[in-house]
Amino acid sequence: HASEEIASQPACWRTAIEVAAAKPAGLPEPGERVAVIGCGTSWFVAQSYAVLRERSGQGETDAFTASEFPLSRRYDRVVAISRSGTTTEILRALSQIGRVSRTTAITAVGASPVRDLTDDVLTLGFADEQSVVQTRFPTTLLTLLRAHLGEDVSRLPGQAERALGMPLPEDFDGFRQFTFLGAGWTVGLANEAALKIREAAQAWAESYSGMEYRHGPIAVADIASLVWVFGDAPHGLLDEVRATGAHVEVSLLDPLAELVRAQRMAVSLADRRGLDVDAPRHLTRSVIL
Ligand code: F1P
Repeated sequence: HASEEIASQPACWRTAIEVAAAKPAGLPEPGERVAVIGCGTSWFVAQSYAVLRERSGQGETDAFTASEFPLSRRYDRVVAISRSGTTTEILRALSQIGRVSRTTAITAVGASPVRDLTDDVLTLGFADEQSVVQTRFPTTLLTLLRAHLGEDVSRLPGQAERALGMPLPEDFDGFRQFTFLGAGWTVGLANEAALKIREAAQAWAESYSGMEYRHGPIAVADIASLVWVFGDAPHGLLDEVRATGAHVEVSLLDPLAELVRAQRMAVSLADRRGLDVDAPRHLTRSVIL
């Protein structure tokens, strides 16, 4: 399923742009103080969206993984992202948060427990997935959220198409370690790319803010490392990384489309390692405790 879901992203992103144009209810209004929560992939979407919304001037926006939400806080709105709508930490957090803050669930599944715990629900059924490893749900949601923040995203589906056809980093299956770097909203994308490598290919992958990478992690880089930078790299960073002998990959596309390329690399790496991406070790479609 994963390969088909990855390939369907241009079409899903087009639908997301139409959905955003119809002004769906429940998404944060300008001026609201907002928190966004999720687990795993959905937390990384929350991270990216929080930075994008805050930078767009629409209001203070925090992102938390659901298990670490500070329950003493009160927000104008808490947005819970969960593809399945069943993740335990999300349901636990919402049962508390719903007493003090207005809540919105964004999910891919129409009838799920998250619906009963939130004031508003946005269901992106067209982006649901059969795979355990999430690919099109997070990217489709980010396309929708970027459009909702007023960004012109009309070129994004075409960028996703290009990402599906572009070559992957040369000899990518020879690397021992994969590192993804971002800045601002692309830190969430870097985190998501690294998670894809871990989930699909059981390989050693890390992710950092590009500036933070200089404060220690760069010590691990060597010729067996692939360092993939999402978005613009901080001044001087690429030269520093190249000096370690690592292979450096930079974004030629919109960073969200670049994530599609990283998803493809994760699946190809799994294939070459003889792993079934649709049956990832120790993982389930939704984590229920
Ligand atoms: C999120 C999640 C991810 C995990 C895997 C399956 O669930 O559990 O954390 O990495 O991809 O999905 P959800 O709350 O978005 O359904």
